[in-house]
This record gives sequence, C-alpha cells and structure tokens, in this order.
Amino acid sequence: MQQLVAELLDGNRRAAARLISLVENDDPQKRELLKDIYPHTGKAYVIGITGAPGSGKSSLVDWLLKLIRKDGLTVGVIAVDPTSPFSGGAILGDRIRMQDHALDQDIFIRSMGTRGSLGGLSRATREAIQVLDAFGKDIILIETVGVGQSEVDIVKTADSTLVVLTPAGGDSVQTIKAGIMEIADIFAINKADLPGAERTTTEINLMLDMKNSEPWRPPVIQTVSVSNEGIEELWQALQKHREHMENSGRLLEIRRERVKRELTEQVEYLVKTKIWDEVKENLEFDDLVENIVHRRQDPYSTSADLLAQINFYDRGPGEGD
Ligand SMILES: Nc1nc2c(ncn2[C@@H]2O[C@H](COP(=O)(O)OP(=O)(O)OP(=O)(O)O)[C@@H](O)[C@H]2O)c(=O)[nH]1
Ligand SMILES: [Mg+2]
Repeated sequence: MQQLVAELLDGNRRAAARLISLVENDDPQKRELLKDIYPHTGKAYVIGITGAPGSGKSSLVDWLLKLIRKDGLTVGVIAVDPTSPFSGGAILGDRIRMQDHALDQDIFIRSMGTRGSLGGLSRATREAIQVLDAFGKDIILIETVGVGQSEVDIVKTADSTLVVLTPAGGDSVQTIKAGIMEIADIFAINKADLPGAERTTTEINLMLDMKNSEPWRPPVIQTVSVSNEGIEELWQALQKHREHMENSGRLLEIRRERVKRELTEQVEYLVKTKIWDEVKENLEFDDLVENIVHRRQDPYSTSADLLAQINFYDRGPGEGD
C-alpha cells in the first residue's frame, strides 16, 4: 500500500486510478491511505461545475481543459453523476468527449457514480480530490449534474463554483432552483446561440444586483460551447475569482471551515462505528426493537440504557427507570 502511495507521488497514473477505486469502494485500508496522502495535499485549486442535465457542462470542461493546458497547468477532472450506477472509466466516452485529451499525460479524467461509494458520493468525491491533489494536479475540475443536494454539496468541496444555465426560452429565470443563486461564484449562460440568451443574462444580472453580493459579484458570461465562444472569458473569470479568494483571505477561511466539517464528520464516524460495534456485539438489538414496537419499552430510556451498558453514557438521576 505504501508502494501505491509512493507511485502516486511519483506521478504514476495507474496508481492514481487504483487509489481512487480503493477510496470509492470504501476499502478497509482507505483511512491509512488517505492519512499517508494527506501531507501532500492542499496545493490543487478545485473548481466545481454544476448545472442541469444537458446544459453543456462537459462541453465547457472540454474547452477549459485546452486553456488550462495552454497556461502550462496540469489538470484532473472528476465527473460526478449521482444518477449513474457506473463509475470508473466505463461511462467516460459517453459523458465527456475527451478524445483529444486522452493521450495528454497531464490530464487525468475520471467519472464517479453511486456504485461502490458506500460512504456517500460527496465523501468519495472529496477523497478522490485528495488523491488527485497529491498526484500533483494544479487544477481539479469537478463536474456534477445539478440534481437535488449534489449541487449544494459541491460547494463544500470546491474553491470556486461555476453554475451553468441555458437560455430559459419562454420561461422566466424566476423558476431557477432556489439555492443556485447562493452557490454560484460565476454564471455561464451556455447555448447562448439559442433564443432567449440575452433575456436570461439580464434577468440573472438583475437578481444579482438585488442581493448584496459584496465583496465578490458573480459575473454572468455567455458561452457557446459548440463553437468555442466566451470560453476564454470564462477561464479569465475563474482565474479572477481565484485571485480574489487568495488575496482576500477567503480561500483560507473556506478551507478552514472545510477542515472543521471534515474533522467533525470523522469524529462522529469513529464514535458511531465504535458504539455500534459494541452495542451490536453486546446486546440483542432486535429484541429491544420488538419490545419498543409492543410498547413494553420506550426508545428514550432504552437508548440511554444501551450506552450505559457499554459504559459510554452515565445515566443522570431520574433518567431511565
Ligand atoms: N446549441 C448548443 N448546443 C450545445 C452547446 N453546448 C453543448 N451543447 C449540446 O448540448 C448537449 C449536452 O452537452 P453536454 O456537454 O454533454 O452537457 P452536460 O451538461 O455535460 O450533460 P450531462 O453531463 O448529461 O448532464 C450536447 O448535445 C451538446 O452538443 C451550445 O453552446 N449550444
Ligand atoms: Mg456531462
């Protein structure tokens, strides 16, 4: 295993792919691996890209890759699809037309579905980011389909978040999902070749003007990813946001928040597994459930009893029987 980490740090692509699979599948050695990797992380800049299915995220990523590489930076892409049971390379050809990039050693592309990641897709994504970070990628792009919680979760992992919208056609953007306005650092109005792009752009700008978005006011950029329009401007906006995050101290602040959340999560995870290992070992859990169902016991004192029996929780006076 240490061999694998050494290979990763040495720039071995197969080691990177293998390590991502291990974290994705909740391998028993995962904690140890992530621990070894951790000192080598913190250098990559993570950009989240979210938007409705088919809004053009992958097409934009495709163009962005070219610009990022032109700037001499290395890049990793993780395409997260919470609706897909596939992971690994299987779905790549489908979702990202990256033939141009497949041979570029400085681009690493990976897709992740719900399969395997028992600890949750957002957790698996976070861990995959760590692997690519240690692998030495300068920029990591995370593409997520905007369905439900996933676009909100992405913000917790990304340093900059790009929200991809498309011209609303007849609809007003008033119908765009709540929460989207809050998470975007940059808006791309993609498919700007379609009718309604101007109107959508104006409406988003009006909504942004109404809310106080100091000190960073998200720019709204029209793009046409089929003909490479607006992509340079988009990449510049992303770089400008990064500068803002770095110079204002905001980057350090959100990364500190992230560490706080991860540490809390990790402690809770350890406590939970420890408790349940012991509780399940010591007690007839199913019997207790039956007792509660038939009102012979109640869940309140039973839970306190459970913990008291493994000496985890001291029952206060008046609690329990
Ligand atoms: N007219 C037009 N079509 C576009 C544009 N960008 C992308 N498309 C088309 O929209 C479709 C979806 O593009 P993708 O890049 O796969 O979109 P996506 O958001 O990655 O899709 P999912 O990953 O499935 O959610 C493709 O058929 C693209 O050719 C654009 O700027 N204009
Ligand atoms: Mg896509």
